[in-house]
Amino acid sequence: SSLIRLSDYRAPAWRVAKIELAFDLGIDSTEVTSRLHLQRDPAQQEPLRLDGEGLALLSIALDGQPLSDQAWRYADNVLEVDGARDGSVLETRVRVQPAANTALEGLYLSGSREAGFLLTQCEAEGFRHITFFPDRPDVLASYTVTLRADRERFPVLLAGGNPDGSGELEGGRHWARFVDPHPRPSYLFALVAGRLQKIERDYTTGSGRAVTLVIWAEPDAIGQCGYAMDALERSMRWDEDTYGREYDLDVFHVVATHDFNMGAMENKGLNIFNAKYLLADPDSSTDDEYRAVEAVVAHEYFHNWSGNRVTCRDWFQLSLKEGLTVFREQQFSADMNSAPLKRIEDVALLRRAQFPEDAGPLAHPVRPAQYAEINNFYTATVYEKGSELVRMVAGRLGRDGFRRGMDLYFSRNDGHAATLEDFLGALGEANGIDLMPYLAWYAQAGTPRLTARGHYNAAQRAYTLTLSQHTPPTPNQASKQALPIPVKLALFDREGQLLPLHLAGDDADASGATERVVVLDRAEQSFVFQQVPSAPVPSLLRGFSAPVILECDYSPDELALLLRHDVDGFNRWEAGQQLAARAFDNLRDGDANLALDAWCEALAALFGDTGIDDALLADLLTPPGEIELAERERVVDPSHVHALRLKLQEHLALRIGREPLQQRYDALAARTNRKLDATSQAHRRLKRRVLDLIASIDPWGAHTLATLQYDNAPSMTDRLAALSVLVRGNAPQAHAALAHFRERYADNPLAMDKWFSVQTQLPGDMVLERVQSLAQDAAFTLKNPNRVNALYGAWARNNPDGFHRADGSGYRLLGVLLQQLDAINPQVAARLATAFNGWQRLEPARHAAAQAVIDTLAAQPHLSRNLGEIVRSMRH
Ligand code: BAL
Ligand code: ZN
Repeated sequence: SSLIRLSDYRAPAWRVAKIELAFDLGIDSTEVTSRLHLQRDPAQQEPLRLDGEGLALLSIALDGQPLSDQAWRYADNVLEVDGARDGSVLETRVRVQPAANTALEGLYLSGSREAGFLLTQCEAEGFRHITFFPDRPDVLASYTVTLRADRERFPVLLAGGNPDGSGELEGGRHWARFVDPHPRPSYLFALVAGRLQKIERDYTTGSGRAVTLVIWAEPDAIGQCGYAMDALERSMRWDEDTYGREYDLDVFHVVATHDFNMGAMENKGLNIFNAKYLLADPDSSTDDEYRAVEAVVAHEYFHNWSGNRVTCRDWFQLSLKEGLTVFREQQFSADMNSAPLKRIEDVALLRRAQFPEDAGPLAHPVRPAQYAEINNFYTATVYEKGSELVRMVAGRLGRDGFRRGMDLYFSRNDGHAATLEDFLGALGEANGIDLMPYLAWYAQAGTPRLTARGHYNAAQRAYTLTLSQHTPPTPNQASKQALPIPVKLALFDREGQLLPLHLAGDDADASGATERVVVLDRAEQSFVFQQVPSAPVPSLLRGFSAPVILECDYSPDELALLLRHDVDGFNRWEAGQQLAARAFDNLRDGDANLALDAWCEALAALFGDTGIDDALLADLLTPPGEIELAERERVVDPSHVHALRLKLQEHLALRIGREPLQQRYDALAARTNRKLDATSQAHRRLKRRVLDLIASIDPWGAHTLATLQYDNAPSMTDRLAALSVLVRGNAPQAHAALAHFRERYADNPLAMDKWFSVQTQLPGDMVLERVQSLAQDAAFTLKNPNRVNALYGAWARNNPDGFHRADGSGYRLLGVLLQQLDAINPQVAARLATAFNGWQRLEPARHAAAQAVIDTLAAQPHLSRNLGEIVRSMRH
């Protein structure tokens, strides 16, 4: 197989100063004319080579002269052209087939032939499916794009950049032109053409630039775009206030589509969104989905600077834009909502999605060293761990220092394709600090284990904290080095009071504060705190100051003390998670369970405390998920993990008591509304949690409540929570509720996705048959990524107990599906195949069954590069 390696990077031999593109758009056949104004690197002698995949070449001319067949060769997705010089203009005309494009990469049709619209997806390497081009992110060109199409079928014509004229053509056709003054890489190209409706808003930047914001959607969805428009305006204002970054074109277009491989795409001036992350209304969207819309709108907008104005030199640097933009998005969401809740949500995601990736066969560094298919590297590691790395550096520099560094990074690299070295270099230089040691984090895969041991010397009133680190080996990376790990910490006395910190050898200024950061930058190091009156309880890694697994031999009482008293909202939650995980271990091993007692006791006390935020309480009452708990096991039996986690909840519910749970449920139910303010959302979140706890000890009672809740729900959040309780409990009432839901939302694809995915949460072995019958449902299709993920993704990822059947039939079903899907959409197939991650640690029967399916897949002759790479890596 041909691997692309970071170490092989060479600057392009040929660049394109300017590209003039013209499209004659049609659903079955589109003709693309391109004029490339070429620049040659005088230091290199390479012939002109352009990327192009699946293009039917209709004509080719160099500097105005048609080329003879001997002057060019098109093979293996590369067009080689003889005779080009610096300053030459190469003109090609090609034909592509949008309606036949089921991979949703390049130019394709969304929706039906009659009513659908044409659109593009170019990141990472879609542009080569549209025209010949050096399709790599370090070739930045100025784009002029002309679209021509039938006016009746394609009344709306959009491309990135500023509008530069439009008009009529003969035969009922029309044209529109767009010019982008900012040079940009090909992966940011986009066009959209079809029958779309819009909402508009005027926006004025801080410096006075007038911008028209336009959101486009199909007629039945345009009414659900208002929330996204508000979120866009908030994002633009926030980036001006927080980073001094303004928008730089006259228009900003956003388009919603139901057919999209990714969440959304930051094309310059023409963002394209998976409808799932743009449309929202109370009747069909949950609170979580509203927050996701806000976050993704912000994320794509923030890319205009972190990604578009400053882009990546090569795809190995993907986290340069993605980790940074996720970090900016997380900061924004924390500012718009609740900072501690956002942190809890982000860390929970990191643990559910990234830690398992880092511990399994697909482990790779945030800056990978090699890949076969770049689309396989849009991962939790590049995004979420990448964001954690930026967060560590930002924490090191402080708020003002980070802003100073970002200003230098943006100004120095504006209009350029940059590297992670450029990023850390600018941040460090602006602050007089060497940040290059953090590069090691980008190069090393695996989650470091941080061990903390404390020792109190009463005679000297000294507390010694010894920190050590170890990173287990990962595929292709056997030995690991020590990384700089910032550990934010505080000390509590046994009454739960914060103690002033006097670190030996510290300067006087920092002395006496109750929180500080120490950096472990070698294998082991001790830190001595003086004037400590009694043996303290340390609160470590506050706010999750580094993406590591902390191992600390707390007693259950100490964790319970932090759970009750820690003022760091994140660490308070974290103490509860640690206690629950301990309780889980004890249940599994049949040991005495002081942890379980302490956890239930502390939470029961908090449950009765009306001072605590309802949303935080809901999170505190949630034990770690099954995937996270399974990560603690050397040998995994997913059904056993599932059963033990249910036991944990049952213990907790019993300790709180059926009656108090009911009273809280009733009080929350009495305030039910469909408003989106934080308090209303918090009520719904806690109500859902309380209903789940009731279900764990009184299923019949919970099903009665859930049925009522379903029937009277004013919002999707309440409706779906109720439906989920009925389905997961296999309640007799589930049938009628599902039938009602289906009828009510038959015309709403995003709601129908929920109808599919909620049913994948049926318990245990019974879900497999349901998945099979849902796959036969008239509303199911393998051509729509959201639908595939709603059924197969939700089942294989979010229902470990149901996917990992002991007889292996779940694996076999997925294996067959992956082959079918690979022929339609390789990106979606490859992503779904990562559900096999972690198979090596399964108990022997499941291990053998999973291995058989993976081996069968690997033996298939015609797997895509996408799926092939994932399947091969699985066998590492
Ligand atoms: N650039 C791909 C989609 C995103 O991360 O914004
Ligand atoms: Zn992104």
